[in-house]
Amino acid sequence: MKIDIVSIFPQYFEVLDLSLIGKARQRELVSIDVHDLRSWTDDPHRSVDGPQAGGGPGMVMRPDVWGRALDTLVSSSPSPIIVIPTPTGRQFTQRDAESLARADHLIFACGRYEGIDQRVSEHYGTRVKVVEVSLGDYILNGGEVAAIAIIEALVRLIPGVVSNPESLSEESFCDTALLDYPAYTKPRVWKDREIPEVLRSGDHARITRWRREQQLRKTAQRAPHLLTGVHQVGTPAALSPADRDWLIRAGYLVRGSDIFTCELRAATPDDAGALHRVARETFPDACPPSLSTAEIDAFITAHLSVAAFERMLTDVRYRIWIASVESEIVGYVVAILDSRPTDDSEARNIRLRLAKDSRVAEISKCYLRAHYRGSGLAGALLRYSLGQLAALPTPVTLAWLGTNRSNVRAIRFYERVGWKVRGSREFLVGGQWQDDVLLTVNRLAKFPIDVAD
Ligand code: JEE
Repeated sequence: MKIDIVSIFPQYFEVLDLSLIGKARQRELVSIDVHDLRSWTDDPHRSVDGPQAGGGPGMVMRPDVWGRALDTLVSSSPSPIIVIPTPTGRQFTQRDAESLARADHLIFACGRYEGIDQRVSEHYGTRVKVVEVSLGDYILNGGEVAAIAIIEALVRLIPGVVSNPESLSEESFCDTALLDYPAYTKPRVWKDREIPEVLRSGDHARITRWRREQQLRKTAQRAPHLLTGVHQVGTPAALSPADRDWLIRAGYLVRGSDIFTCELRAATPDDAGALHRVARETFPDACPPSLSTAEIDAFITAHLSVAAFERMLTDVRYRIWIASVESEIVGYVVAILDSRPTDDSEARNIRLRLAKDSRVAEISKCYLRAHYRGSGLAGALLRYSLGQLAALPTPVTLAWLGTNRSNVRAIRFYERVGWKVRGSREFLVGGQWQDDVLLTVNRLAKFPIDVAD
């Protein structure tokens, strides 16, 4: 690659003799030529600037001088790219570095004063590729420092410049699109601060998971746009179900290109009204098509009214956990402790074998507003609820639930999050006997209850 740099301060670029870039130049992986803009002036004062047309503070760089410089450099190769650092440019990203690293010839035009006459960018833009970039939202005195930063970012991406290709591919932005995990080295204790225990454990699976979680947390806090961009980049490191689950427990819900605060918690009696509203909205989705609206309404009035939720919330046999997004309840799980499937006025023909010795809970409801489906929130809420059941003084070891055979979406969901279809029953909804499938999940202790700091 060939890089030409034009500036009235060529000495700025002496740093490009050092370190990685200096070595890359010695090894001829890149050639860098720095030019003094004043060598293209034609007056005794070697002047490069003039007053702002239309008035205003400061001076502007003359297009005629820049034109002579750029005509010369542009004509020296078949397809140059002109890079103009400017406070009004598009913000330079790793994506731009990757793209510029593939170019054969780059020309950096470094302005000073109030910048370069706008016609320069416009004119060359009709002949070659011109990119106006900014480093970030702060004001520098000229384009030199920006050019050095951009050159450093792109030269290290040129094949052969960085010896260990692993340190490139494992990098932030490159393939994970997440911020880096924190790094530590000896001594083990420094100013009373220990290297985190997990990093000294030798348990590589745990270390990998911990680092990933650190990345997720830091990215959610500092650069949420990178989290929501994970999909747009189309890299292999998209958010896994485990990532979404962890993020939700840490309080961040990623849905499409949006990120929201969220919370999983036990419901309180104050939540009865909101729970009823979510139930009224979501219950019809779980009903078989043969049920009429009137029959569904009758069920909601009988079992999912505000009063019904108030009763459940004060009944020790019931546990309700909720998912909220931006402080609004959007989903809930109802568990009934020690409830086993039995023949009664609402259920018959039960085919399910449950181990006698396990403490059992029935998940009687797991509903999420349609808007949030696919975000991982229902799975996270259900796993959280199972973890809470396993953390009771007398831990629940096995959970079961029944759902209508026609509710394929729900059955697929439960299977995806670790449940197995184990039996069947008939269930009375709105005066009609419906076919339910019965699913179970065991070893509830495997579900974590808290996110470690
Ligand atoms: C190129 C000249 C200095 C200062 C006036 C400022 C008024 C230009 N991220 C980045 N910040 N700054 C630059 C950058 C600065 C440059 C030049 C790049 C050439 N300067 C200069 C002040 C002003 N404006 C914004 O508010 C309106 C203009 C940069 C990059 N890349």
